[in-house]
Amino acid sequence: MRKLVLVVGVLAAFALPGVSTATTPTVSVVHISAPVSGLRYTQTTVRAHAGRIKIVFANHSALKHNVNVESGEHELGKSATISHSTTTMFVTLKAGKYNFYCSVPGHEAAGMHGTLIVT
Ligand SMILES: [Cu+2]
Repeated sequence: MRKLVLVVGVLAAFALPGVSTATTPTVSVVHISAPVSGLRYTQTTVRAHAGRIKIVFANHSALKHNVNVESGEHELGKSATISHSTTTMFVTLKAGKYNFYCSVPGHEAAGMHGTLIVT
């Protein structure tokens, strides 16, 4: 019992914000948007730092769009499918080159995709 209490105490210490002197992971924020018309994103290439990445997707179109992040054929994250609004998603990525695309049928093939470079 005494051992359990000790373990819980140690875990709590690690969970407290500001206790660790190690470098705090920074959250990169990536902005991706879709214009009022056209099956495309405004950005063709976006960049972020490795780790937890916040993707803010603003769709200015009346057409529904989303953002999916993949590495090869491996799906890593997907936003909500929205029109005329903004949504947020998180992905945790290592350094590398990823694809982002819209999974609404026909959109990716029409050119609605881009590259996410993580460094
Ligand atoms: Cu789309």
